[in-house]
Amino acid sequence: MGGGESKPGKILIIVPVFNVPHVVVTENKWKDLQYVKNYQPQTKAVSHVRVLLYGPVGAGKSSFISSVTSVLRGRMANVALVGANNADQSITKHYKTHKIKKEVRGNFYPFVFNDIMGLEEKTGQGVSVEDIKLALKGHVKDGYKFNPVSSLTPEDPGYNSSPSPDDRVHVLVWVCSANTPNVTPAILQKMRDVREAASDMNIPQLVLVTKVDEACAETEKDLKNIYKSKHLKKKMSDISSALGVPLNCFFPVKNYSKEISLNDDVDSLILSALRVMIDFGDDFIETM
Ligand SMILES: Nc1nc2c(ncn2[C@@H]2O[C@H](COP(=O)(O)OP(=O)(O)O)[C@@H](O)[C@H]2O)c(=O)[nH]1
Ligand SMILES: [Mg+2]
Repeated sequence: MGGGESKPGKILIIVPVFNVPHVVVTENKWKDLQYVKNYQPQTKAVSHVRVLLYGPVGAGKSSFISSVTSVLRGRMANVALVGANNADQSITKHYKTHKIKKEVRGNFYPFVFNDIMGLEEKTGQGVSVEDIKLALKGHVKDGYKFNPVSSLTPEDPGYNSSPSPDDRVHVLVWVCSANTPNVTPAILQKMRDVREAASDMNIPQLVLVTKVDEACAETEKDLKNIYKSKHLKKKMSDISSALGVPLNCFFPVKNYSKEISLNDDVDSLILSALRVMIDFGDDFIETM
């Protein structure tokens, strides 16, 4: 589900996730898990695929990284990076690379995540479009603290003047919550600016729609109902037309938030999204 076979031949066929029957989803969980666990970049030019998660505070970016960690470990991971509430903006102001440890000591998966808060309505809040462009090109050093009122400049110690292929962003993931109202024109403009910049750099993009459990009463009752939810379909097509990202690049997920154990339905959605992120990133690396 989500991504068809992309290798060999490098033809990637994306199937809209909500058209796929549930039984296929569960079967594919194990295939997707194996695939991401065995993944290695096709070229030696990089040691990892860098995924940039971009979206408003509270959209579920940190929760997605924690959820991926949990699914790969096969048990709930420490969710310390998740904000206690939506007003907690402190955690994502730093540009930090999140790596996930493999079972073998000292080894990490060859995909890493950065998350950037953005899409805040007022100027002086969220990361500026200029800084996001710099991050896409690899100019932002790990640990740099974004300053919402002034962009990073080459004179700043946080500026990486000669980014390696590893420092660049290989896939941009828009993170939107399924239970929030439509975006305002100001935010939409910012989204389009970032989207245009990423497209100019040929960086592949996809949309992660989080909190599908909170999207409507049916999905709250049973996650399998996401394939039937009219509300979710409408939400996705609204974002799709606003942003100009085709619907077949949309991945609905439910992050682990309150659970104490893993669940196949939740894992399947997370893994299919992760698999496509990796494939898109890998394809981009080849063209770099
Ligand atoms: N029900 C539900 N809650 C979620 C989901 N994803 C995130 N949350 C909750 O939303 C809040 C904000 O999430 P967080 O990951 O910190 O958002 P970030 O600011 O984008 O990093 C936290 O309380 C999470 O537990 C989801 O898919 N479903
Ligand atoms: Mg966060």
